[in-house]
Amino acid sequence: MKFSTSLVVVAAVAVSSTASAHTIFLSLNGGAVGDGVRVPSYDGPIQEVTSNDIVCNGGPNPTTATSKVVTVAAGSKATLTWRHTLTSGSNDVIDPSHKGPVMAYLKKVSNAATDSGVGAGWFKIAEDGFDGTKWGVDRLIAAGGVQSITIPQCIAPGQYLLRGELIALHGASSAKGAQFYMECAQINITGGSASKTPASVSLPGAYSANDPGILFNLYSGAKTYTAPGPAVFKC
Ligand SMILES: *[C@@H]1O[C@H](CO)[C@@H](O)[C@H](O)[C@H]1NC(C)=O
Ligand SMILES: [Cu+2]
Repeated sequence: MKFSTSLVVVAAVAVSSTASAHTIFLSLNGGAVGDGVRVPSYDGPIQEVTSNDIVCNGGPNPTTATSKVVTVAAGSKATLTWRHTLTSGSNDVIDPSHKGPVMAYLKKVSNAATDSGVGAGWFKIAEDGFDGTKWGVDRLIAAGGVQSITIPQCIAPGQYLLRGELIALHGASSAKGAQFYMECAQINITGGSASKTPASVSLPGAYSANDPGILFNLYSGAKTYTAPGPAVFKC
């Protein structure tokens, strides 16, 4: 009896929260909302991994351009702030049912303010997945929506797109049920040693709908999880 009751509760939470509790990466390093971050008009997910919208959002969630390019020192910590809506506070990051990994990617571009990001050149610099108990999303909520990452010291200086990504897995056991949330920040990395060139992947391209980290049953009791995309680049 107890077992079936808790199953019903889990299912009810997963269904009731899908429409009302999405999320947006909306500011970088404590800056104003949308200052150097292409924020969307709506907080909904992208669910088609082969779409260009998987790169820097768009499509059903049109994004607002920003001319700002934020200066970030290579080797420094950067903070990406996530909130449910453009006006939510730190107590409203995302619905806790939306468990999954929180990641970040970079792509070197010649003009961060105008580059679409579509195509080759992306490398992953941060990944907070599942430790067997808590998900990256659980830790993001506990941190008030602040994702802390390190900008690699060994990459070339210059302009980059910084893509923050969160995948919500509550509906991911059915095809195209995983919810991808992502925005791109426009940054100028200073002081990088350029001693390493990261291997890179294309977006779209790096993800497939059937990847084990995308078609995934959150409620199966699995103790491990493999996030989609390449391994995290390390200096
Ligand atoms: C990026 O930083 C370099 C080095 O400080 C500077 O010369 C360049 O003008 C900056 N570019 C932008 C777009 O901020
Ligand atoms: Cu949602």
